[in-house]
Amino acid sequence: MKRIVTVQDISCVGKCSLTVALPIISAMGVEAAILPTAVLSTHTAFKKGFTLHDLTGEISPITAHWKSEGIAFDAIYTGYLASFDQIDLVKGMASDFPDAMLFVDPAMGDNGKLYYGFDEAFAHKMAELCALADIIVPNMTEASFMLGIPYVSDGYDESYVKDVLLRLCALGAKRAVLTGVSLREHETGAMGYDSTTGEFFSYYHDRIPVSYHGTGDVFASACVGALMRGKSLHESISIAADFTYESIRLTEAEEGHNWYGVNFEQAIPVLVERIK
Ligand code: PXL
Repeated sequence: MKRIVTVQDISCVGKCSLTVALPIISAMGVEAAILPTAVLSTHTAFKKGFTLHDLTGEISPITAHWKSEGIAFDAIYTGYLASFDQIDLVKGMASDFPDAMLFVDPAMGDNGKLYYGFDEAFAHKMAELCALADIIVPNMTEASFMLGIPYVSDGYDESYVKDVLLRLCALGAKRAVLTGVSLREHETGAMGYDSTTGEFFSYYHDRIPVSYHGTGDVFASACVGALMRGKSLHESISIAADFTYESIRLTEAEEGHNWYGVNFEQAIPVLVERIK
């Protein structure tokens, strides 16, 4: 069985980061080791009064112990990271575990805005981690901030997306996938570029005109899980996009649903069927 170590926070309530990655990766038949970077009462979109206990000081002792035990990983999957120090420590992990595929979700923002607490300098720091990655999966907002280009919400064409992908790989990432790409009003999806082969690929599905928290984490977790199950990156983005779509659809179908996460749990049977 393949083993992923995923490095991100635990937001106790508000489905995202580790509370999303763990169940999804496990359901896909892949071991999910974790390196929690912080414990928060809720994710930061709750804005008022959330608690945060930083675990940066634990990162080096934990990885040193793993190394002394000869523990290896097939992939390092990073999500929300909260500080420059955490990014530096994860960069160090990539050299400590050089055989692991480095899969980076630069979870920092959405809809043209960075999440609470982040600024442009942080986005540039995150670009340093992306530069080392085998695969990165930013959304259009995160890509724009990392590249220092204006965020364009719609009205762009495929050549614009290709240009953004080329620029992302020029940072150093081997393969880049842009999520939340909409070339037509009723469609959304992901487009990728593999700089090792020069190949572009994409996958689109119906667009549900809503925006939920944690969908990037759902997509990234399913994508890295599918890769570990031997799917190509192109297949993995289609599996992850369909799973994310289904999670949103099921959330919308629930009367009185909340705004702070999606019902990905109810879509897990669909996901498991896809990776058989
Ligand atoms: O879904 C990304 C995410 C993860 N973790 C925390 C967050 C967010 C987005 O706001 O606040 C703590």
